[in-house]
Amino acid sequence: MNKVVGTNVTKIDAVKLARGEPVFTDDHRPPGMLYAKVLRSPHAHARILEVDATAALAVDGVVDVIWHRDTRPILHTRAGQSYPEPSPYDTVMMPEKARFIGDRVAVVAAETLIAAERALDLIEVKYEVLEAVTDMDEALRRTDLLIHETPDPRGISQAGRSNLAAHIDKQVGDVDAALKTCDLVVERTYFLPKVQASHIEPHVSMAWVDEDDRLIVRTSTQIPFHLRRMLARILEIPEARIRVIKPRVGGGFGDKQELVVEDLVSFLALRLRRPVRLEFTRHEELVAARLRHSQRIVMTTGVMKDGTIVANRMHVTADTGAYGSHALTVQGNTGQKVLPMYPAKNIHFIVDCAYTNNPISGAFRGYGAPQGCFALECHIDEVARELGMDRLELRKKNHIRLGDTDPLSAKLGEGKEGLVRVVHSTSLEECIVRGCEAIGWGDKRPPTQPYFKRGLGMALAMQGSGIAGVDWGGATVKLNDDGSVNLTVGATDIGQGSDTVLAQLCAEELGIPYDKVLILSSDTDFTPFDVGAYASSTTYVSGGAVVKAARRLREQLAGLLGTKWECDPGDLVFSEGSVTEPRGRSMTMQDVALFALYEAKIQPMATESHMSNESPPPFAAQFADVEVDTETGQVFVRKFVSAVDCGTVVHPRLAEGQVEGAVAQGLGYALWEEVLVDRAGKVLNPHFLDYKIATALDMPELVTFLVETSEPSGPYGAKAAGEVPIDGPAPAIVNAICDAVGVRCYRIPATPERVWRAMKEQESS
Ligand code: SMO
Repeated sequence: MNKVVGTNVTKIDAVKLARGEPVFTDDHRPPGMLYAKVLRSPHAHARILEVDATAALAVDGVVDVIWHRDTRPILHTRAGQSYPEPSPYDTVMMPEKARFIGDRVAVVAAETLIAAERALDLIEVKYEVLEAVTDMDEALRRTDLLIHETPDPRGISQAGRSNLAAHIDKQVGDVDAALKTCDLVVERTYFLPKVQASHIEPHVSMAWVDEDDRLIVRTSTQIPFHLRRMLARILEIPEARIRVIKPRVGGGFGDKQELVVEDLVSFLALRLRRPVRLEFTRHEELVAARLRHSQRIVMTTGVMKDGTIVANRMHVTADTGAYGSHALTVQGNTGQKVLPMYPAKNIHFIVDCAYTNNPISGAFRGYGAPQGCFALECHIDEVARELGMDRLELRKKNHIRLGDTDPLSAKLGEGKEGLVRVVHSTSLEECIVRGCEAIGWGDKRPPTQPYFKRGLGMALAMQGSGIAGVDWGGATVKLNDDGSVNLTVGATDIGQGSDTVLAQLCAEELGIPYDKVLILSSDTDFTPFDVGAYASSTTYVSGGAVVKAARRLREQLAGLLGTKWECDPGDLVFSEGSVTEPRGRSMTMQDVALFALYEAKIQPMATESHMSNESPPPFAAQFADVEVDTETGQVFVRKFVSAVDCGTVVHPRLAEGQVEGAVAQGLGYALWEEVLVDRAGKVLNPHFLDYKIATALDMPELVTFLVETSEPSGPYGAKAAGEVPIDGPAPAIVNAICDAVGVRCYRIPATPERVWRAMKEQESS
């Protein structure tokens, strides 16, 4: 029986966070620290011919100004991925050519922030302005206008030949042939906006050179170990000279699965031998961090009269912006994580991802799946409508079930051939039943105003748990005198609570109270390797390493006590902070520790690694009850229900928190959020006044069920929870709008104007 796993223990950092203790990157500042600021290109496409920093350097307190002449053009990717990264090497620290409005032109280091900002205004730059291309279709057509002229050394993108950053064409069966045999073929086109993760703590890093001539980087990141490797490449120094420290992190959501500022503070710290800090403003977050890729998705689906889906094609055209990190893999996920929901015999998935002179896209919670899920789940409603079949019945008839395989995943790994995925755990059917009950499916409630209309919508979602065969992590467990253990992991708590969950798994396995686990994450000098916090991997992958390490520590102790007590070590029971043998003799963990350390004179400790060749999908069924003001097009979400299968729930409150947070971000995606970029490539709403994320006041009534399963390959049966619940809100809400007013928004966010126009068009047609 689980004693710690499955309980709402106090989140490990709750008290210090509530007390406002100095725990975040920016809460500690090394003495003598300089402030860095980036001068950004006002042009979407321009050669940087000359930078004159004379006037800037004359400003009191300005120490240095660097530009591309001061750096070496080492091609790399900033995507935080396992080596060799499946993203193109198309980026240098300081580019000779600006590729979007906001690209790096020069960097100032000064004694104060004000001096640094003043210096920015005084730097004179000579540009050769080039024609820009911000439309992804035009970018894909043009071969005379190349955003990247240098070929990608590893051939992942077509840099140097065209603006194709990534291309995928994978097919199971034969969709064209199958479509000819179908009773009905439905084709629709869906449009997804650029959105920003809007983590409350911005990108912030500081770096200094210590007394041993080592570079110390303190940074808000999801990927400390990838970062160390990338910095070594970019700075041309040995990895051993770099230490990356990750303090508490105030949200990442994929936007920190990337090197965004760390190279600049590191370069300046090495050059100036002074500590250097760089923090993004919110404006910079919205123009120069990363966006969720905008996409156009054409869905073509062939069905039989009885509702059997025979063929499904998804054609994605995407805009990666100026650089291609995550271009291949995010777009790959758009199909790979989504199309298997309805395992038709014929599936075709095509991606064309363009470089443009727009701001950079990258990883954002869901990693491509929110786009794909929006298209697919809206499309299922459209197919049902054309077929004259109930949309719930159509889903029930076709959705993936226990034991089903997912042939598409075999054709699509993360940049390499993947492994066939078989569903070994799912409660999707029960999620649907319980979700329907909670939302009142089939009995629409009346609108609250005479000019309102009310509707219900649903969406099914699946994701993964880490990247099969790629993601892995290590964990070390060490026993102390008092029976406590130090648990050190490279797994990266970014606010989601992974330290808490990993400590629970460790306590459970050792049979000790949760508060006897002292966890440290992540510091590249002191913790084992881990790929980092992304791809919904931490509980499932890193948790596997923690359980293995704790188990081996337990085996060491059992071996010692077995000899002492002359019994079979396998018969010892570790529970409630004690070890008991079959005849009833018992020792507290503290006494076991004292025995080991002072009599046996050994340090019980273990390090283990864990990788999984599977990526078991968590599932979700999500439901929206909305009202639409028919006079203004404004949408009000009254209630939102999520029923989620994340395997065994390690910490119910944290898992529910993941779901509710994802629903909030999904609500913004559905109704309000869009980074508006004009034809010239300029962001029109680079601040929270005009870029609206959901706040507490915007939240509808939330109902969340965790419908547990036990995943055979997961630690204590756990799967992932972090991303799957962000996939369903947008399609569920848009399907509900359609149910209410009879018109579909093919483009999100479903702003009042868009909903109103769609209603007017319907009236006039
Ligand atoms: S979007 Mo996440 O960091 O895989």
